Amino acid sequence: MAAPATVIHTVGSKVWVPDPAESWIKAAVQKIEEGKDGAGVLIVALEENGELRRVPASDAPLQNVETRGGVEDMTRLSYLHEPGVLWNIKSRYMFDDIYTYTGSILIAVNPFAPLPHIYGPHMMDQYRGVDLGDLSPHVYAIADAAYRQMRKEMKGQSILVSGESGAGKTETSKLIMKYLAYMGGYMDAAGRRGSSSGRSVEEQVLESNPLLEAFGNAKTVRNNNSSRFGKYVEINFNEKGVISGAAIRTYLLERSRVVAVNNPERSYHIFYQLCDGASAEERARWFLKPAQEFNYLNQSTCFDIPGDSNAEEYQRTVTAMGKVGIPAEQRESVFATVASVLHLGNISFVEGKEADSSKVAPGAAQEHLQAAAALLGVDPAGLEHALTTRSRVMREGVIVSPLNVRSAVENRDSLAKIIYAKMFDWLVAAVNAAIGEDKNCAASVGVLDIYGFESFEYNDLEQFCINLANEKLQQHFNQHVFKQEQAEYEREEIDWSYIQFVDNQDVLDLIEGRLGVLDLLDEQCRFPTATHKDLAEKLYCTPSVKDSQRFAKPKLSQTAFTIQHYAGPVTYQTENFLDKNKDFVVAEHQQLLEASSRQFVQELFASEPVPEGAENTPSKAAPRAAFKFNSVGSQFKKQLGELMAQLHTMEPHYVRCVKPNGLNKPGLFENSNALHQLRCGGVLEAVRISCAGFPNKRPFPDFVDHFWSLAPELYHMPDLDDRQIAEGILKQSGLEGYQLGTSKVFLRAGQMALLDKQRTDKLSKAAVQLQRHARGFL
Ligand code: AD9
Ligand code: MG
Repeated sequence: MAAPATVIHTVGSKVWVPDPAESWIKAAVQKIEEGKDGAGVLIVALEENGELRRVPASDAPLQNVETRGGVEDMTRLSYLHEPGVLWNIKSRYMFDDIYTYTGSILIAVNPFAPLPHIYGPHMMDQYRGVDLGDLSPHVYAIADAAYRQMRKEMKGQSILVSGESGAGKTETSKLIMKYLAYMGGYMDAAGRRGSSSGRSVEEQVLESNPLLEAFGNAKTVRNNNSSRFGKYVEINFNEKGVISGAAIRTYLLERSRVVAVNNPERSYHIFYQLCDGASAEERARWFLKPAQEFNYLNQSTCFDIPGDSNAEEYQRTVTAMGKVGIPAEQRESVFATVASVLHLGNISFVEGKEADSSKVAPGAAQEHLQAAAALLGVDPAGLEHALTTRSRVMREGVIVSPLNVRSAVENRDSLAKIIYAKMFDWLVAAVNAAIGEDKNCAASVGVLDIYGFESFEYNDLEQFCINLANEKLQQHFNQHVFKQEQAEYEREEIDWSYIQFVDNQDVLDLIEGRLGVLDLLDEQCRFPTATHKDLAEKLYCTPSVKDSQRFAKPKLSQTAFTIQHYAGPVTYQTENFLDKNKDFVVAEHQQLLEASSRQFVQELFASEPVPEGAENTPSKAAPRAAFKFNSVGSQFKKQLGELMAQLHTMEPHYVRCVKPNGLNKPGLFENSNALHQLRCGGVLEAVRISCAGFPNKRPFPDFVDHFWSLAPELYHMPDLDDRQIAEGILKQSGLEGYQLGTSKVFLRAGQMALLDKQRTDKLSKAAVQLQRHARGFL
C-alpha cells in the first residue's frame, strides 16, 4: 500500500513515514537520493520535531490535503492508503464524529461516552428515507438503507456488525434494531405509533436484548458487558413494512465461565442479579446466599460493576422476560435452575471408603446437595451417585466405577455447565416461540452481532472457532466488496477483466475442508485414549494440513500449531482441544435429570434423537449408559454453514466497530491498536481490493476542474466536452492503464499522485515564469 514510484516525490512533498510507536508519522521531504539498487531514498524531516530520517521512497506515501475534521467517505481521499485511512478516522474521532464510510461500509469508533444528541427518535426521523451519504455517516443511515432496499426490492437484507471485544458491536446492533423497530412499528389509521393491544412484536424483539444479555453476557477485562455468545436476529416484515415476527439464533455460548472465573472478571450477570435482587421469599425458595458465598462466583473478587446495581438489573431482567412473553411460572423454573447451578458449585467432596472413591463432604456441602437436588427435582442420593460414579458399557454389561475426588469435581462442573447451556438454549427457544417467526413474511432484515477475530497469548478451541467464523465472514465480505467494485466498472462500461485479488479460500480449506484441522480433531476425539500430542502429530503429518501455505508448526512447541489467518498469524495450543471438542451429556446426568420431578428440568434433558454417524450410539439391546458424542467444532461448522447460506440469499450491509483504546476511555485514539483492527475487520482489505482495481474515481467535470492546467489549450477549446478534455489530459500525462467510463475517470493506484506531481511542477514553472515576466517589467 506504499507509494509505487519515487517520481511522485519532490523536495517539500508532505509524506507519511513508518514509525514504531505511532505506526505512521508526518514528515516533509528534504532531499531525494538514489539508493544502491537505483530505488529512491528520501531524507525527510519529521513534522513534530524536525528530526531527520532516511526512508525508502516506496515507504513514504503522500499525505492527503488536510481537511479539518476529515472526510465523511474514505473513498473521497485522493490517496487511499493505510495512513490516510487511519488519519481520517482519527481526525473525525477527535471531533466526536464516530462514524465514517468507506464506500458503503460504515466504520464506527466506540466513543466510550454517551452521545445522546446523535441518537433517538428525532435523529431517526432525520435519517428516514434519506440516501446514504446525503447526511453525515450514521448507523441509522445503514439501517435505513437496509430497510428501504428491503421494501423496494422485497429482498432480504443483512447487517453484519463486527469488531473486537468492547468495540461496540452489541450497542450498534441494538441501535440498528431500535431503528428497524421504529420504522417497522405498528401504526394505527391516524399514523400514531405503538400498539394499542399491549405487547407488540417490536417491543418483544427489543426486550429480548436485555433478557439474553442477563444470561449470556459477563464482565470481562475487555468489556463490562461482554457478550459470551454470537447472535443473529432476523426481523420479519410484512408487505407494508411493518414488523410481523422475528427469529433469534445464537452461537457458541462460553460454558467454562459458569464454573471458572478469573479475577477481576465475573460469571454471567444473572447469578449476581439473583443473589442481590431476589425477594426474601424467593431467596428462601431458592436457598440463596450472598454471591460471595458461592464457589463458582467467589474465585474472583469482583461481584459488582461500577455504576450498575445487580438488584435493579434483576428487576429489569424479570420485566424483560415478562415483556417478551415468558410467563411467571417459567421464569420461576429458570431462576430455580440458575440457583441450582450455584449450589452445585458448593458441593465439595472427600475421599470415600474405597480406594479412589469419593463422597459429598459433610457440613455445608450436604446442605447444598439438598438444595441442588430440590431445585433440580431429583433425589439427593441419586444426585450424589451421579456426581461420584461413572458407568461404562462393556461387553459383560454396565460397570459402575467410583470417581476419585478430583474426577468428582470435574464431573460436577460438567453437570453445572451442561445445565446452564441447556437452559440458555431453552431461553432462546422460548423467546423465539413467544415472538414467533413469520414464515410468510414479505422480507426480513438480519442483524449479526458476532465476536471478532481473536489472537491472544494462549489461543484455545474457542479462538479457533471464532476465527473460523471470521474467516467465513471475511470471504463473504471480500466477495461483496469485489462484486460492488465490479458492478461499478460494469455500469461505467470499463474493462476490468484483468483485475484479481487473492481470497482466503485456502484458509477455509485448511480448517474445514476434507481432512482439514476440524476433521482430524473429530477423528482423534473418537479414540478414547488419544491425547493432544496425538492430535498434534496427526496435524503435523497429514498432507492436507501440513502442506498448506497457511499452516505451520511453531519451532518451540511439539503440540501447538499456527494458522496464517487473513488478519495475521495465530498460534493455537492443543492441550484442551480434545476435551473441549467433545460435547456430550454424561449418561448418569442424562438419566438423573430426564427423570426429574420438575417438568422444566425434564424438558431440558428430554432425550434427543441421536445424530447420524455419532459414535457410541447405544444399540437397541445396549443399556442406556452410553453417551452421545457430538463435536463442538463440527456443530459450529454446520451452524456457520447454515448462516452463510442464509446470508448468501440476502443483500449485505457492513458495520465495522473499532475500539479506539485498550482503556475504554473517551477521547483517546491509539494508532497501532486501531490499525490492527482495521486490518482484522477487513477495512484495509477492502482498500486493497479497491487498489487492485481503480482506487480513484473522479467524475469528468471534477477531474477537469482539478487538472486543466496540464492541458490548458484543450480547456479553452469550445467544442470539447469534459470527457474529451479529460482524455486529452490523460494522454499527455504519459500514464497507462487508466480507463474512461461513461461518467468518470478511473485511475490505477498511485496515478493520482503522479498527476498531482505533474500539476504542481507545471504550476510552479508557471509561477517562476510569471515572476520572471514580472521582473522584466521592473
Ligand atoms: V463483546 O465482543 O460482546 O465483548 P461489543 O459487543 O463489541 O463487545 P459493546 O457493544 O458491549 O461491545 O460495547 C462496549 C461498551 O462501549 C458499551 O457497554 C458502552 O459503554 C460503550 N459503547 C459502545 N458503543 C457505544 C455508542 N455508540 N455510544 C456510547 C458506546 N457508548
Ligand atoms: Mg457484545
